[in-house]
Amino acid sequence: MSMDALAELESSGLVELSTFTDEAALRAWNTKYFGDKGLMKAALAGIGKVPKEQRAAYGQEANRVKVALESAYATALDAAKEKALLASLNEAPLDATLPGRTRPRGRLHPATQILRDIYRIFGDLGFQIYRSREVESDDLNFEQLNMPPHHPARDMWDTFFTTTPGTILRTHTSPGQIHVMRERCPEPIRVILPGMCYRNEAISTRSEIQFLQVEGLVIGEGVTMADLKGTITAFARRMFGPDRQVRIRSSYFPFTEPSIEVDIDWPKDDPNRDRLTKGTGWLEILGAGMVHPTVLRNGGYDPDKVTGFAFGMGPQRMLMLKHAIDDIRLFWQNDRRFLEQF
Ligand code: FA5
Repeated sequence: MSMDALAELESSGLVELSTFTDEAALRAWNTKYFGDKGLMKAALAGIGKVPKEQRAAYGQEANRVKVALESAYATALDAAKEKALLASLNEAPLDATLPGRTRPRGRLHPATQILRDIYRIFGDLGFQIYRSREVESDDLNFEQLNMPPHHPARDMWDTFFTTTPGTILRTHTSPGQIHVMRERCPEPIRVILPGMCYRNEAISTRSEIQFLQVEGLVIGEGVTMADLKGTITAFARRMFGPDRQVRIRSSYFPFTEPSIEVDIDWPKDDPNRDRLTKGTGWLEILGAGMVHPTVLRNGGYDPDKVTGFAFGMGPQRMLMLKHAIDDIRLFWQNDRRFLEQF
């Protein structure tokens, strides 16, 4: 290979390139010059045969030719692509009258939506929102709520323990009652406490191991069971509408006395009604009662001067009732086919 041969390679390469306008021909040219067995490769490899004193000059010139051909190729390829694009646009011209493409819209998770409904309803009833912790002490989750160690009622809540002794994942939002009382005492209280709870129990169509609760707590002079019933009924009317029935049953919780549970009737026309309500037609949404004197005392209040009521409701159960959802597991599965219905 000589300097002349290099000059010849450059000029013939550029001339050939200028005759091609389509992408396929250009790519074939690229293989001819820059492929493994291409002319440029051969010219660069030929440096070994150049006399020693000319090698440096030859090498420099060969590199210059290589760069010149590469850049001419890149320019020609861009031009060919643009030409092809313009041709395709002319073939199918832009129709400015076509409707735009709709973009999928984000939305709130149904659990967030119902929490906001709950906040609005209780906000109208004069309640404040109070946040409490999910990792809780055994003391507040059980003991301060009138359940000493080995109290049989602890079996009502299957607990997730942590590796730190005495520290658990709260099984209900009720320990928040103690936090609020100790912070607000001796002021009257009217709050709700929303948040996640955890129970080590069998997962079923109605029960999850991680689920939401909203606790309610009212403390003041002369607060009665009638106030509790009135509050719950007013809430249920606004949440479910005037046509749905509310059932109040007596129940037992160690931290309330007396205690009740509240059910809502499952939509009557839903074919899954019997299966989801175990044939009763009712689904339980909350437990409640008059705050036990021991709990009032643990919170710093004097049960001879004030009384209070508390409740703990399950927002996911309420969503099931509102929309006849037949499986509570759907909420945390993040299946868009389910979520997009809300
Ligand atoms: C309690 O957790 C009491 N702390 C409620 C309470 C508060 C009573 C204040 C008195 C005073 P219970 O375990 O029944 O009670 O749960 C209350 C509600 O949470 C249930 O009615 C249900 O709506 C919901 N819930 C309970 N367990 C689950 C679960 N595994 N999955 C989904 N929701 C649940």
